[in-house]
Amino acid sequence: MRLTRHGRAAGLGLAAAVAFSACAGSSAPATPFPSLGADAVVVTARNTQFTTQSVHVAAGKAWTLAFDNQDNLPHNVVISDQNNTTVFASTIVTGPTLKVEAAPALAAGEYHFVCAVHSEMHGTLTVP
Ligand SMILES: [Cu+2]
Repeated sequence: MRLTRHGRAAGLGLAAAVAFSACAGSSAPATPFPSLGADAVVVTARNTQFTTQSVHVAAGKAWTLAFDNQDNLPHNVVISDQNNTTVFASTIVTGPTLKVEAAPALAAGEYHFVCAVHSEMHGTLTVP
C-alpha cells in the first residue's frame, strides 16, 4: 500500500485546487490547463467517455467549463436539467484540444450532461 503525500488533501479540495495540484488523488486526473480561475470546472473526455463523470458548481454564479477533449473525435458537453431542458451546450471540438468556455449561472438542483455527438457519454452535475 502506497500513499502519496497530497492525495487526501487534493481529494477534499475544490475543482480549482485539483486543477493546480500535480499530485491529485487517483480519481482526479491531472489537468493540462495552464491556468484556471476558481470558478472553473474541468471535464475530461477520453476513449469516448467522460472520465470526469460527477462535477459540481456553485448555485447562481456564472462559471467556467474547462473541457479537455483527449480524443481525436468531436465531443462537447450538453447540460440538461431534470426536465431535460438544455441549459448549456458547449462548442463541439475535435481533440486532442483544450477548450475553455463561459457557462451560465444555474439554479440549485441535479443536472445531467452528455456529449451531443455520443449520447453514451454522460455524467452528472450537482448544484448544491
Ligand atoms: Cu462525443
